[in-house]
Amino acid sequence: MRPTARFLTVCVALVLIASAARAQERFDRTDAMVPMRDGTKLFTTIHAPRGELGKLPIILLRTPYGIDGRTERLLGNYFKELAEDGYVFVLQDIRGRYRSEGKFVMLRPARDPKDPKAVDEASDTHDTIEYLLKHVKNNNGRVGMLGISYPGWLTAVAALDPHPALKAVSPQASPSDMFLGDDFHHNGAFRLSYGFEYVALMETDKTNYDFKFDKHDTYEWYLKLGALSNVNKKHFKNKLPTWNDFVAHPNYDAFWKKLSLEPQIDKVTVPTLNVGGWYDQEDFRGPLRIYELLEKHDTKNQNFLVVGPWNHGGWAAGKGNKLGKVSFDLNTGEYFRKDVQAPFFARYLKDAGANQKVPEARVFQTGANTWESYDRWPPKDAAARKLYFHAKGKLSFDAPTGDDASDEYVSDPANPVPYRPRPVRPTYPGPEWPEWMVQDQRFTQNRPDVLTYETEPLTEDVIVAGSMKVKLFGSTTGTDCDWIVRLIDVYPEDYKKQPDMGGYQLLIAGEPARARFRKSLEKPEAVKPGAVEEYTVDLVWGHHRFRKGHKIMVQVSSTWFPVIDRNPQKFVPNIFEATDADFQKATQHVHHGAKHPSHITLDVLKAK
Ligand code: PG9
Repeated sequence: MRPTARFLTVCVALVLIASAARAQERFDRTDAMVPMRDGTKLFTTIHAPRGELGKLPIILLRTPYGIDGRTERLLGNYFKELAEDGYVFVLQDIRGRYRSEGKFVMLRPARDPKDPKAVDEASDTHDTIEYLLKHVKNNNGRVGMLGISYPGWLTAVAALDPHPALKAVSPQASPSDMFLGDDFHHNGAFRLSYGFEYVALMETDKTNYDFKFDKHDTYEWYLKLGALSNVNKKHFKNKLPTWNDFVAHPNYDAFWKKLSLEPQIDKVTVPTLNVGGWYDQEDFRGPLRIYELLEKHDTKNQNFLVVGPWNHGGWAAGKGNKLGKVSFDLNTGEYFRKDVQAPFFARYLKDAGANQKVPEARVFQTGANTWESYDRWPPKDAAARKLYFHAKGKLSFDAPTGDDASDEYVSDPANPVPYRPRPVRPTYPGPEWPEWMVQDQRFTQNRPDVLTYETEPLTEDVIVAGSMKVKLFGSTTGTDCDWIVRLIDVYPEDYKKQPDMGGYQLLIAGEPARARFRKSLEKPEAVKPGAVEEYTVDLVWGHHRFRKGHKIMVQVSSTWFPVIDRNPQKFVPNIFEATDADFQKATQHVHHGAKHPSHITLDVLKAK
């Protein structure tokens, strides 16, 4: 970083810290060990605004990451606009973390409803609210809950079985299903670097622990680690429960289904503001899926969606006017906190806000840099359009007519495609991890194991609004493999708005499909070498305007390392138990003739 930039960053940090510290001074803090139904006590801090403000609602945030070090940042940034409206804020360390008693269980499964002594995160929230209603002076009997990521998941879980006083929730970047999407797997493919580093972070100790890598470049470290069976042998020694769960449950079995929120969502119990970010590197699918599932039961119109141009939690602090090199022209973070989050809670927790109308879906259109408001998401007038792969790396709306044709590459697990430019420094504390999704994708250009298909420069804008799905006809010489598909916006060389971004390749979405799961996530099956199979790579949802003059690019590879673990490319019963000897090279074919027309289907809106 240049000295002036470093100086500016330090100044901004000092200003933020100073204003956050001032924020804390405006509250009276009370600490409590709040008893749960099984006698376990949870460390809780209560922050009541000073002065005679009458009866106030309570905003509750529960976290596994330690409330002590976060209070200033929360009150001074994330809660700043809420604080201006007047709330009592309550923060709590969850069971088994930091200053709370009990045992931490990763994403603790739902309790047995027949056992009155059983506990889970919903019961802990219930017992906390019960305590707060009795012990917080001048509360108005209404509680709101919010949080990002794990705290977002805790919020979503609390809403499944809410205390009657819980009147509004905002689960933000909450995972919904850890096998299908979000932190630990995507479509069953294991998120190696995140899974490994997060488990070490949470389960080595009661407080956060950053795994100590002996290499600067974790790409090299994970490669040297070799097969996943080496993790317990060399590092975790079978001591970290969640890693052992990964090993014991390589398929979508009852364990993962029990952890999933998705089958549990069968009603809108409380007004819910779901929040997600288009560039969320951790929990992108979860918030969209929770919105979609709640929407099926939203008879009273109490389920809402906001998706901004944010990375994981990018709306919690700061202006939100850019991410990496990508500018959004608007202060999207400030807008969210002031014009979305604060009015939502005021609407449901304060009498003064009762008449406010909350829009159904506010979705940021990347590429255009505009907030769009929809009465339904995805918007009903979006229509599916197919972009087909062709020979010589072409991508076009015309379907192929010729005989079967294909492109090939050799996928070598000993030399996997990096998912971001090396050196790949550890996930925490960054700084690359939170921004890798907007990093220029040109770093994989011309690798012989990456296929590229791109359109001519567009003659008109193409606005994606909703689903983005790839149908890939592929064959392999192995008996298992991965197909990684990336959708990219290629900027014109002569990009007047920001000349240093000429030719930039902006990732819009990227997802893996693991061949063994092509027919069933529950019962993996080997692939017949050479057989052409149909694979679906679901890129979830997007709202992006590919501008006139830009090109749409699709890239295909079979490794994305170390964010996704390497497929041995030989079918083994359990990849977590594969050995180094199981890994082999494979020749991959992507087909694109009339019989096997690989393509991407995009929900497209007419340009206004
Ligand atoms: N993405 C993190 C996480 C959430 C839930 C489970 C596991 C990991 C987080 O930022 O909290």
